[in-house]
Amino acid sequence: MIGEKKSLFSGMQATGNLTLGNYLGALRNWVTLNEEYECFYCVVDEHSITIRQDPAVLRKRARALLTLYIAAGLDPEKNCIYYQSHVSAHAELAWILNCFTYMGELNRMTQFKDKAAKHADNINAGLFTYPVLMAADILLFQADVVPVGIDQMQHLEITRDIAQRFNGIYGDVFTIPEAYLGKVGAKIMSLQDPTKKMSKSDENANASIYLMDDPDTVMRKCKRAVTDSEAQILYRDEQPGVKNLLDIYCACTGKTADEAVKEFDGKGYGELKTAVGESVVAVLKPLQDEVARLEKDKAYIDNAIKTNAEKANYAATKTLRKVQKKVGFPERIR
Ligand code: ATP
Ligand code: LTN
Repeated sequence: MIGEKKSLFSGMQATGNLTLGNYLGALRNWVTLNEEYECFYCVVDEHSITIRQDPAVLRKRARALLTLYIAAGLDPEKNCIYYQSHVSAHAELAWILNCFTYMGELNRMTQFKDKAAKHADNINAGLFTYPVLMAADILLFQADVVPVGIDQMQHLEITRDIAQRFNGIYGDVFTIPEAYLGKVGAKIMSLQDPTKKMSKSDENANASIYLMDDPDTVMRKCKRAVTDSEAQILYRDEQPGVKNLLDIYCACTGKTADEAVKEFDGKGYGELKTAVGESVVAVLKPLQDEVARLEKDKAYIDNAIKTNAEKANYAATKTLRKVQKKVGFPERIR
């Protein structure tokens, strides 16, 4: 809880280009939450450097992601949108929480295992303690809810474990956060392998629709989407490619799966793919226009960055000071 509203925290990494999956599964659903919650949306640039980054590219992507948050409809006056690296309390709390987290717990994290396998030449300590920094993100803001995808549930569980352990020793310091899972159908699959999720780190550019893809590219990728040889448009697990296209279509048009199946009754895959492509373009075009408009308004974005970092710092420092006192750090002399 922060103030009268319940508090909400979420973040995204500025690594890679955001996909339609990130938008439909996460970002788009965040927009309406600020009425009910005090919302904090972070660009987690400190997490990004657990994988080697080109500094100029990281800086550019972090700004692009923050701009995208706003373009997607997160009003920076109503939501606190900021860079993790602008609020030093994240790293400070992470250090403290590191001392309350066991190696055995971190060893079980599947994301660590996956990323370590993928980046065998750079298995750094930051990659190992990534979940502790994520716990610090969430606990600093006393978040009641954390909107994340299924893939982040293990990290949320460890966050709860760390918070409970800490509270068990020192009393009620942290709010125990709950996951806030988006609506069903929000898992968008790869266009090239519909059994895998659409992911921004996929090496095959045809597998993902990127939020900044132009209409021609979107149409081309949809037309090349892998389907099957059943030649019927039904919404069922046996046809994962078609099911995914219908999911995308429904998410972009607001139609239900039943409505969509009726609409495409007797039609071919070609028609389905064209309709899906057009529905995606209709969603992405206004978003891209808004990004382009905001990119030109440097002063507006800069002001949002400055004022929101101050807001985030204020809220985060409050929790950090409490924690520092609990663990026995000497008081500050004013
Ligand atoms: P990476 O490929 O770098 O692991 P990612 O594309 O899987 O990245 P994340 O940065 O891990 O994306 O996730 C950001 C948010 O987007 C999370 O809340 C996640 O659950 C959501 N998300 C990611 N991919 C999809 C998808 N295909 N469908 C729905 N939601 C998704
Ligand atoms: N690990 C998350 C990103 C992330 C996050 C967070 C999400 C970092 N800190 C705090 C929610 C709350 C990811 O890879 N999607």
